[in-house]
Amino acid sequence: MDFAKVNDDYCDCPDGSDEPGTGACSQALFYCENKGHIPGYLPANRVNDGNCDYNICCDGSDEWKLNLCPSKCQEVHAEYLKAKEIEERQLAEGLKVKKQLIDQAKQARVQVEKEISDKQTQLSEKRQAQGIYEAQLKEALKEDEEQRKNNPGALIPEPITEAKKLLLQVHKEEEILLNRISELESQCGHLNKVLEALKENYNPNFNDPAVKGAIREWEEIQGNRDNKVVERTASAQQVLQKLDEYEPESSNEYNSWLPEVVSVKLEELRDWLVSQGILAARKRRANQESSQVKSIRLALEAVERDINDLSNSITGLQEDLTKDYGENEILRALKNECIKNKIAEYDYEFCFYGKASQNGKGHHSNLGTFDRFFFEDGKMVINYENGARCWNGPIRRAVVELTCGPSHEIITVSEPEKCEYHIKGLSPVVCKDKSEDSSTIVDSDQ
Ligand code: MAN
Repeated sequence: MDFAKVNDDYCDCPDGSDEPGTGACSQALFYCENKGHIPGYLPANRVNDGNCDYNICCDGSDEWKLNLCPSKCQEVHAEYLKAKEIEERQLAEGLKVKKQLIDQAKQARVQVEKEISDKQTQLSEKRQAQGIYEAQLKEALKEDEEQRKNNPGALIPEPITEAKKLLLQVHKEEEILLNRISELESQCGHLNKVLEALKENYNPNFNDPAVKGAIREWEEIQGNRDNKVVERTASAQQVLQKLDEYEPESSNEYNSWLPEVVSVKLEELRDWLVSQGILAARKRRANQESSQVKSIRLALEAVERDINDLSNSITGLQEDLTKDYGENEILRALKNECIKNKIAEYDYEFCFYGKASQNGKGHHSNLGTFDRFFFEDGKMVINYENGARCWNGPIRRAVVELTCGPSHEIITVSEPEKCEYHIKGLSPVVCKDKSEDSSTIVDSDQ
């Protein structure tokens, strides 16, 4: 294109590059030299519009036609240098803290690895103990079984044995008496027949007072006879059978309401007293365990619980080692950290990998639980989801946006949508050594 057509106030090129110094091409960028400061580019449609765009063209060259805007580049540059110095200081401080955080994160990882290896050692010890207890339990159960076999029905307490002896005697006497009764009954039946025959056949014409007296007496006896049959519902034999079912351990059931550890100790004491000959041994019920079996079982159960706890804890720690903690795992150093600040009438807090909350006006509101984080445009964004439901509104959520700063801090909080909270703050995590700093200014509204 002919050079005469450059800046002739007529837009020739489709990208507007022939009119960098006029407002002829709306898509073109006007170049400001900004002598004493940094050159800038302003959208060409803002050239010669009667407004001084000092934020981009500090030299006022965008209003060249009317020459409206005297250059402010000296002041702008001084401020720029001051701001840049502060920013650089903050960046340097931030980078120092970031380095410390990375070191802490490394240590935290080593700590987790050590914890896993310690727990694995404990786990293998516990597994060994489990094997030993299992073998001991098997042995003790066998001993129990042996004892049961060698001791069938023995060791009944003395009063019971005495009672059984007496009852056996009662049973024998009962047999004798019952035989006697039936003998007497048959004699009585015979006598009855004799007297009945006498009554029928005697000659009343013979005045024999002995016969008459005998018949009268007999009639009297007959009249008074109680014909009630006494039914027998129990016998000494039955009582003996019941006693045979007696098992001495039933007296031991007071143990059931005692804590198991205490009852095991009592059983041990009892066994000792038996072994010393102070207390009589007692027969063990088929389903009852010896104190030895009980204590081994308790120890085995405890070791199994420990194994379970250790395994779960190792799995949790191993999962933690594969979790995303960002570059250099820096967020591992912050996993239990919470950042808090009072903004207007509320205290706001967010915890890395935890919850975000709002406190104030007598309320505590959960703004959500950590969901994910990502880096975007030099910022770290953390999303908190599923907070408390708003009255007549949605479920609360929060978006935390952190830019580089020397420490963690909440700077502003806004609620652009009802119950959606935007928390802006600083974090050294975001600081980057920027050798690739841009040397021109472009309007951020673009
Ligand atoms: C509370 C606070 C506010 C929120 C309202 C919604 O007052 O959590 O941030 O907007 O509840 O009812």
